Amino acid sequence: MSVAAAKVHAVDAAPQRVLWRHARIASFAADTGWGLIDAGAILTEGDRIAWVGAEAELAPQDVAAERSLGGALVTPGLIDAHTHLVYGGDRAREFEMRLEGATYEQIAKAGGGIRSTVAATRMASELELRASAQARLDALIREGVTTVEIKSGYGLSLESERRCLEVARALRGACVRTTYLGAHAVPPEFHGRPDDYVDLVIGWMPELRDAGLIDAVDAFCESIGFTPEQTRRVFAAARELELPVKLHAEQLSDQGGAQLACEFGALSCDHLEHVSPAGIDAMRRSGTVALLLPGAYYFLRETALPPIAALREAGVPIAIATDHNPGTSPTLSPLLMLNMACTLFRMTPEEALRGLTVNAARALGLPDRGRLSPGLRADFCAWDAGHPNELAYYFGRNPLRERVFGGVAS
Ligand code: DI6
Ligand code: FE
Repeated sequence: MSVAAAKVHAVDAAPQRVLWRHARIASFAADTGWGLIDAGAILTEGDRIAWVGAEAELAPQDVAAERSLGGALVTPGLIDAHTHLVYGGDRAREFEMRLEGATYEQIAKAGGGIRSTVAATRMASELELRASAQARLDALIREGVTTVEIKSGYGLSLESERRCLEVARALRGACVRTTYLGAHAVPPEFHGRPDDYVDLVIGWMPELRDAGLIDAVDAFCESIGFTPEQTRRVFAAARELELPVKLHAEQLSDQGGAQLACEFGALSCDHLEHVSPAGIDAMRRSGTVALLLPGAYYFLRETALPPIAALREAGVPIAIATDHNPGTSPTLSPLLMLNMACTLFRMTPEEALRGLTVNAARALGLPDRGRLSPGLRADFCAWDAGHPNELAYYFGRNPLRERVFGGVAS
């Protein structure tokens, strides 16, 4: 390369400064409140936020571009911190069976449920898995998602789990974090031998970690999943490899999973409809996020509510997510989850939106996002709304005007 070309390249590589003007900003910068800024602006430098505040307070800037957000409401990009986006097939027929009277547990015990999706996932080609997962991610992106967590758990063999994690990592348009959920169900070839299967789940972990495919390790600790003892073995292996853990805990019954997960400093305990006071206390002590999934609660017609008041009182941070999966939460609408968190769980709109931004980032161990503050990632959404409470108020309506991902409108 000639010297001149190298120089041009160096100039091109300098992070571009862009001033995003004419916004009403809900920054979530402080620990309470929306952090509303009227007549606000955001200065971005490459993929980072350089400054946020009232436009009148910003000294004249030398910027590459100025963009008007047209008076839109701006929030941090949404973070969907619990999904199972990569799988084959669907479970619409099971939905019908449940309407005819079968329960989720009965269907699972009869070999349906997760196992039927495992069969469809193993049969699907990589191309099919990638195309269907990308279409699902695109739907999340259209509602403002900028970071998504995606679990494996429908492969349940080394090859198939690896393929699902690789497919997740190759998806485009949002930051993807991948979670290894080998301990999601016992595959048919290990029927009656769950401990032998757990040995394999543990055995595959170093290879998948070394391939850079695991950000965290999860398990389904439940009467139709894995026992606390089996979960403990999976978590001990994760700790050996310095991988953070999270848990599908107390979704259908109280297994003491939350306490167990917190012994391992879990990032989050997810679902929690049946969590006990001892579980809540363990979460408080370990600073673990309660990740609530109103879509699964709704779709399974659960009647036990997660104990919101007790979580609040204990000061446990609450996040919400879609839990997109074909069996218990086939939604692709994070905005609908905001509404359901309020209508079904009686969370406030502020708590709900904080749960899809600040606390969702915390549930993923990502301190560089979830708020609009200098130094954090320039991921934000401009909405056709006057106040952030409208995002939780409407349902079945998508007011997203513009999404900025890593400083780039997309
Ligand atoms: N809990 C859930 O809600 C999903 N996985 C889990 O452990 C359900 C997965 C499925 O039914 O396919
Ligand atoms: Fe889940």
